[in-house]
This record gives sequence, structure tokens and C-alpha cells, in this order.
Amino acid sequence: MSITIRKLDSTAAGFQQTLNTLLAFEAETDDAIESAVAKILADVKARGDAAVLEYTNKFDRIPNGGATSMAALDVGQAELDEALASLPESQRAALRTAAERIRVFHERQKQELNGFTYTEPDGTVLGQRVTPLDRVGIYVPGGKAAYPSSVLMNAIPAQVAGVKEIVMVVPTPDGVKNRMVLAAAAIAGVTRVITIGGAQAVGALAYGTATIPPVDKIVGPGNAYVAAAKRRVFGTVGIDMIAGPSEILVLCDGTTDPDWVAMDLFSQAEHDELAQAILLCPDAGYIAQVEASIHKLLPTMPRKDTIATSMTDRGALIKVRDMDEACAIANAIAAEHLEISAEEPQQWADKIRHAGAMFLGRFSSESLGDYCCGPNHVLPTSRTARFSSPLGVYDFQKRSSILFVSQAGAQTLGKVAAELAYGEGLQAHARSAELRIEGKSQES
Ligand code: HSO
Ligand code: ZN
Repeated sequence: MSITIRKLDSTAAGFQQTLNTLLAFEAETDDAIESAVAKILADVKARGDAAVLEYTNKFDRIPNGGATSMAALDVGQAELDEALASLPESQRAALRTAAERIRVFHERQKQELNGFTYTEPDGTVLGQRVTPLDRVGIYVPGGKAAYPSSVLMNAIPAQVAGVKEIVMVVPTPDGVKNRMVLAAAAIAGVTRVITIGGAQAVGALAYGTATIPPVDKIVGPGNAYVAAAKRRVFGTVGIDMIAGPSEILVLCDGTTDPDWVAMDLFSQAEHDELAQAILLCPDAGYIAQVEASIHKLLPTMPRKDTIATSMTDRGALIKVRDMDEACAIANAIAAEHLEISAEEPQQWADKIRHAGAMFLGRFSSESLGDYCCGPNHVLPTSRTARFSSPLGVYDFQKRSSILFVSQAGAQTLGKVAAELAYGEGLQAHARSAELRIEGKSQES
């Protein structure tokens, strides 16, 4: 498998246009997928478990004639514990270490998310209360992207937020269960695991069935059908985001071992043919070294075909004027993952405003963040880091405003409210405020 690496120079004519074209990613919206998903959702809503069972048996090719009841699709606690016990000790320990570190990070995040109240001189108290969602659904893909690490990254922040019920759905093509995914569910404290997937699982979680309670929010990545289903049920339930393919942007001053940088680019390219791996560097000689490393290392990679496709189609090695320009371009790209592989990374990090996660210094490989540093690996993709954030405890909480108006407060605020209400032509609003004003309650 050969690889053709696009090399760009920020001083070349048309660079901006080329970059824009490279970055453009339109999530596929396919009419056939949309109408299939609409039909499945309507069917699940109307027929509940019977529909979920039929679609699951058909799409996941459940063996031995298929499951005959929803109960057969549930994975009990004993099976989760068995999956955990059956792992090699090193794998179990690694999962536990990762889970513990993810928990510590998200506990810290929770401390930052407390509510508040303040009291005004007349005794009026105003504030904000933060409460967890009651029940959430976690979608775990079953195919080539069945990642136990993502189970930890989705379930642990929910648990830290205080969500009581975490319902995980995971399709099992041909009835085959991924034991590391089940083990991760056991470690993360998932409440219930159901082996269903696709739009039918999203529908079941959103609308509820006789055996599956409706959830308040659905999180987790999925294929085009799952993404379309999540979009459609949004409003009935909350959703996290519609994640696009993985991206890595490495900003390097030319002092890191080029093999390290090449492998970091591969680490996201290996996820998906549509993944994007880009290097920004002011040193043309260094870029040539990274290119040589890419050619040298690619044949050693089991997923070389995926890497070659994604790097050829969507990757680039870009020579920039200097690190300042690299930072400016990084802000325009707003990558999911930004590595600042440089001698003194902090000075460049200070200039970055848009990135899902920043990895500072040459020892901070993105892969460490994917698994076990602690921060979440569910991150905004496709330039959405301009306006959105990593998955976190706050995604599993909501805020309620608290308003306690004292009798004295009702006198002053009542006049303000009534004035505005009359201005809006809303008599009942005005009178409701005025009834509480002494001396005003008899007037009409
Ligand atoms: N880098 C992926 C997450 C992941 N990596 C899971 C390995 N396993 C998110 O962009
Ligand atoms: Zn990854």
C-alpha cells in the first residue's frame, strides 16, 4: 500500500483555498438512510419491543433463529463480572487504572460545577441549582469501532455527575459479544447492558418500550444510521453531539524525533479512512524527515490500508513561516486533538483558542489521552471546537434557576415587572406582579 503525502506551503498562492477544501467535511446525509431511519423509529415507537426484537434479529443476524424475547438481549451483572474476570490480568489492570484516572479528572470537573445563591439586602434569594439527569443511554458501536475506552469515557462522567441509571446499548453482529467492552461496562458501573444497536436501539432508548425505560439523554458515537436517529430523537431526549471522524493536528518546532510525530499522525489516521492527520512545521528539512519516517513506518502497521487512505485523501504536511503562523492556522482548523510538540510548548499553547484537547510537549502523545490520562476522549470534531467542548460531567447535569422573592423584594420588583408586562400587552403578568404590591392589590 503506497501513500502519497500532500505537502503544502503557507506562502504559496492559493494555500488558503487548498486548506479550506482539505478541511471541509460534510457528514453524509443520505436520503435512503434518512427514510429507513424514520421508518424504524416510527415502528419502534408504535410496536415497542416487538419491533426492536425483529430489527435486532435481522440486522445483527442473531444466530439460532434469533432472540425470542427482549430478556435474551440483556446482559446480566453475572455475565459482566465474568467478562471482567476472564480478561488477562494486565488488561484488567489497565482498564482499572484508566477508569480510576478518568474518575479523578471528572471528579475535579464536578467540583467546578457547583450551583450558587446570593441574597439581596431585602431578603430576596437568587441562585442556580445543579442536578444530574435521572437516566441516560450510552450507545456503544459494535463493529470496527468497538472501543472499551469509550465505554469508560462515556459512563464515568455520567456516574460522577450522579446519574442513577446508565443504560448501555451495544449491537452484537452475529451474536458475538466483545468481552472487553462488557468488562469496561462492569468497571464503569453501567446499570444495564442491552445487546441492541442501530436506529432501533436509539428509538428504544428515546421512546421507551415495555422492557426498556425511556432515557433523558443519549450519548456515544455510531454509524450514519445511529447519527441520523440521534438527530431525529433530539428534542424528545437530549443528545451529546454528532461526532465526525477523528482528527489530529501536530504543531511541531522541528525538535521532536520524526518517528514520534509520524506515529502520532498514524494514531488517528488508523481510526478511519476519513480521519484527518496534519502536521504544521516551520522547518522544511524536518518535514522531509517526517515524510521519510511515514514511508518507513507505514509498512509495519497492521492498519496500513486505512492509514494510507486517510493520509492520502485528507492528510497534509504543511510548511509554515513560523510557530506564530502555525498557531493562527491551528485556531482556524480548531482540531479535535492538537499536539504542540515543541521545546517550550506553553508559549504556543497560550495562543491557542480553539482545540478539543491540547497535548503539550513531546511526551504528551495523543494516544495517552485516548486511554488513560484522565480528560475525556469524546471531543468536538469537524471544526466544532470553535463552539463546543469535550464530553464532561456537565453533559450529564442540568441547571435550574432558584428564585425566592421576599415580601419587600416583591414591592420593588413588582413595579419593574408590571411596567414591562404592560409594555408587552400581557395583563395577567402585570396583575400577578401587582397583586403582591401592597396597596396595589385592590386596583384593577
Ligand atoms: N481518538 C478517538 C478515541 C479512541 N482512540 C478510542 C482509541 N480508542 C477519538 O477521536
Ligand atoms: Zn484514538
